[in-house]
Amino acid sequence: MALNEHLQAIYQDIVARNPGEAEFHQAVHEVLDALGPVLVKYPEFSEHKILRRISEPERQLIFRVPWQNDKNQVEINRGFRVQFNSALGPYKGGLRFHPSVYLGIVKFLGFEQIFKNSLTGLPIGGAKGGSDFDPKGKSESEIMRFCQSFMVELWRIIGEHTDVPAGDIGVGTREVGFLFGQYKRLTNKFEAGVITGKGLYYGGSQVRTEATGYGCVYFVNEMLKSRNLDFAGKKVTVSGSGNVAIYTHEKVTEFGGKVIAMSDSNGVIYDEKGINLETIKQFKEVERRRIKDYCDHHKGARYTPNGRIWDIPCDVAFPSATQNEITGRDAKTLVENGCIAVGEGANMPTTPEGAEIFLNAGVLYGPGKAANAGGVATSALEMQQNASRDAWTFEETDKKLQDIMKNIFQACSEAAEEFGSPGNLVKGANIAGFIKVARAMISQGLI
Ligand code: NDP
Ligand code: 2IT
Repeated sequence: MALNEHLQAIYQDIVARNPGEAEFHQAVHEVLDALGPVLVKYPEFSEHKILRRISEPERQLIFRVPWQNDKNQVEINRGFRVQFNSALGPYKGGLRFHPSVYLGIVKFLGFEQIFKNSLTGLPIGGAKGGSDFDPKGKSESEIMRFCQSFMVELWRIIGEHTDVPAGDIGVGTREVGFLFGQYKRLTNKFEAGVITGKGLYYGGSQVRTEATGYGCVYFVNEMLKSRNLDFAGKKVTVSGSGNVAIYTHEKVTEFGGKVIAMSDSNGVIYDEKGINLETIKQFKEVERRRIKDYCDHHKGARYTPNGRIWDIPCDVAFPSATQNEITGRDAKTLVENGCIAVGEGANMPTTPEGAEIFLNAGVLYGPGKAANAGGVATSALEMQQNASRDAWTFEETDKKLQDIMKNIFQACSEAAEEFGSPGNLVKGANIAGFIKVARAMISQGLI
């Protein structure tokens, strides 16, 4: 995947201007790699320097988050919000709380979000934020105090028409509730549309909790249908055991597939008879326990500490934990073991080497910015409901999500075909997502 001379020069410039941000460089490289034929068809994109403009965030905030732990000791974390692009709508994207968070991760996620949000067809720009705060082992009051302190800085730059955060790794309905409560207190406004992923009883949307996992399965189902295949009887592995992984499991099972392995950052559980979802939900959503305890309740299951989930033979793989979790070696193993489809629930979970192996082997490969767009799409549906003070039923909202995922699959397939890479949904997603944003940027003048 070598860039042409023009794109290589742009890439080198971006790397030089953003030193030490490997994940951001990787995300930019993948988008640039798709755009060669697009710049030939639309020379105005180069004239307006759209690539250099789009890879420079519109605004970035880095702030101190001081808080006190349960022993009354002072703790300091770093908070981030990168408002990347507002060509299509208010900045939109989640918050990640994980010790690995630094500017390079927030920028890769924010950059991906621009194109993902464009693909949803809904009016949302791209952003991301978070903190190097580690929620593991923290009490609920520590989490609350941290969220409140985080919002004491963040509230100045967000708003329902400005920037609308949501969850990501380490941020779910509980954290969104604490963040929203503090925003309300600071602004003296019940501005429901300022954040999404809220609880159902105060402005949240049906299906938002399920949306990323369900949407990813709907997307993979479209890929399978394009080859007259379906989930019935398929062996499936899902990495992670958080929000995205859980609802991927739920929908795969409903579609007749069997999830035989899941994981967390400590290890992998495997059961050829299928992983019991109720136990996972109880452990992860209620008791906040580690996955290794699963085998105490299910004797047929096996736990492997530090195991490699991609070594387990499967028909369909759903990487749903974190970036770069599928290496070239993992992709090779998956292909050799007969994997026919990969749906990226996580953001950028496959390394460039891995992606090339999937594409060359003809694996049905759904890249994150298309396959996991159901989460943010349903966030945009939550914003619509908040704006009209309305609440739709589960069925109505789920039907909209299904239609959105079908449309994304269609748009990616058509763009891949039109620009000379039929079946390559990585190129298709980047091209289809990019063109709309580029046009909107040109229409709005030099800003
Ligand atoms: P959760 O915090 O609910 O779950 C994350 C899961 O991934 C946990 O099982 C966690 O294990 C594992 N994990 C996280 N970081 C690592 C790591 N560095 N190494 C190994 N395992 C890790 O997050 P989500 O389910 O919300 O997010 C999962 C992925 O999906 C992320 O890439 C996120 O960006 C993406 N995504 C999420 C959306 C959403 O709506 N929530 C929307 C679109 C994409 P452990 O508990 O051990 O840390
Ligand atoms: O990566 C993502 O798309 C998300 N974490 C969801 C963002 C959102 O605003 O719902």
